[in-house]
Amino acid sequence: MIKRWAAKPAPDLNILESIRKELKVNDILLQLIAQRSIGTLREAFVYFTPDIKYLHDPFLMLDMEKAIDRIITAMEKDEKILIYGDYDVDGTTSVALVYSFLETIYSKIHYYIPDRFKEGYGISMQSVDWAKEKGINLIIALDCGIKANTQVEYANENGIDYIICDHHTPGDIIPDAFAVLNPKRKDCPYPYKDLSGCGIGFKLIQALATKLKLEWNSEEYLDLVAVSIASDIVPVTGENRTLAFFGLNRINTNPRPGIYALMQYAAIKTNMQINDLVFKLGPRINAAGRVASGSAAVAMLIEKSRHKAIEMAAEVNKSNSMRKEFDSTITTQALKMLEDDDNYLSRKTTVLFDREWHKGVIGIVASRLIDKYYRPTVMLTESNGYAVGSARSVPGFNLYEAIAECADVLDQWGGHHAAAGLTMKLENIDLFKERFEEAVTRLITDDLLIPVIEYDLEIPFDAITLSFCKTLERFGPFGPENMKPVFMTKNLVSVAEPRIVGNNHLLLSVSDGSGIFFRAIGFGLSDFIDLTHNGAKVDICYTIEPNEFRGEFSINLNIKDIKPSVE
Ligand SMILES: [Mn+2]
Repeated sequence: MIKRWAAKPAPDLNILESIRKELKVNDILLQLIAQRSIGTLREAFVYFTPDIKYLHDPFLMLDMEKAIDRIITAMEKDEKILIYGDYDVDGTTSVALVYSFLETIYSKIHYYIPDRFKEGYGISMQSVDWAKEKGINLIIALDCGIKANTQVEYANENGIDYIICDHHTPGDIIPDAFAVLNPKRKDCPYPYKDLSGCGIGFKLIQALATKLKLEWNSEEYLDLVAVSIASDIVPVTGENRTLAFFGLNRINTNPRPGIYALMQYAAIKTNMQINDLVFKLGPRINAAGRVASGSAAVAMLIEKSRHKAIEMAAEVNKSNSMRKEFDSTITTQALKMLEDDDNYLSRKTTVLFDREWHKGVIGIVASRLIDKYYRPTVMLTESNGYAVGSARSVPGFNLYEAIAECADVLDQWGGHHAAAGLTMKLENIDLFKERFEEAVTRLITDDLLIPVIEYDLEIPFDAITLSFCKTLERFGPFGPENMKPVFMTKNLVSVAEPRIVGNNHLLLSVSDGSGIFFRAIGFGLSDFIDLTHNGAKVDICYTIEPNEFRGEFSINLNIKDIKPSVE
């Protein structure tokens, strides 16, 4: 697939100049720092030396005082407390976090994860009934609830109080709950807005520990927070970056048994990064909620014995293997279906339907199709006599707007720029397919249909030194809005015979002609092998991957894309 390369916007000159005076680093590092909007020595200090003590005061969050008082009253009155959350990674880690903290100080606690198929996302009416039957008076809802006005009202009528801890964008009317913690509330003064649902759960227990003057080790809970930050794809900036930093430390040194067990199944030993959480741990936790039940994931995450956790992880891992199998079968079927359409190359959208597809994985498959056919994609399956589906966009295109234009053939839909869910009558599928194609064709620009590689800076090879690499590592943990720097270098030649390794990876030794060369690997880029033959010059976009093996330090380049040089 041809990709467009774009340099990231140059940093603000004022910022650059102000930090140039304060920091004694070379121009390349200075640029990278300024590109991350770090404009003062103090900000640079906080960024490069994360510390728990820089976390914000949890009581800055609107309603926190109320929430904590309500929990303490419940404990004094011996009330049962229910901890409730969604079946995805953020929901289950939130519930596990609050449960495993409360468990250390109070015993009358229960948890509840709604069934994906019978109850769906968010607070279900069934769960309120369940709480009523159990004689529960207080529910702490995590990662959901900000739009559960009806359910909260129903609970109020039944004498059940809600403390809502959510990070989703609120609607016009905040539910009439006892307390609603959400930094995205317009009236919430909390300084950091991008916490995950589990992050808000962490602020809640941090506040409770403060109020009760408990001796506690907050880092024990950050393994869960780090997993949620990675899997919920929230920015790895500000407070999230600090939480992720210490959470990764915890995971890499002393993770809770449930996470330790998952790491065994994922065959990871050490040095987990955000990406490993996204691609190896997250999907295993998620699979439980997608294929079986989210409660299994919570049970594993709160388990105290490694031995038992490993047994539980076996079940969760089985769900993941099933999920993978569905995923790869459906992907193969979908690609075949797509390519069977005579017009598939000229279309600007992909819309596919099969009544047998598993509802839990069609969103993932939509993303996979986009990797191959880069355009807005909708995958549909049948559920309760309707076609239901997941839509995924390409970066920069407002999918929500395109779906809104098809609203009259849909029964239900919701989502945002990048992803949406939708429901329609089975007989409307063909009509939707044409209408969606029409809408996207009208709204999208051609450049949005070409994937983009953004690079931070063009640099010469002689800038890549050992100390440069060591400093780069300190920019981590990397994730959305704090990505690992991507560099670009032009006019390189291959100094050894290029090779294909593994399935389809390209292995090169590239030199800038001055004698400096690096080993460079391009995952999935074997198709480009001919570009480097016979001394032909190439430009590459890459990240730098330092490697330490038995005390020997080496530097590899990870090629993102490669193009023939234009003289
Ligand atoms: Mn969430």
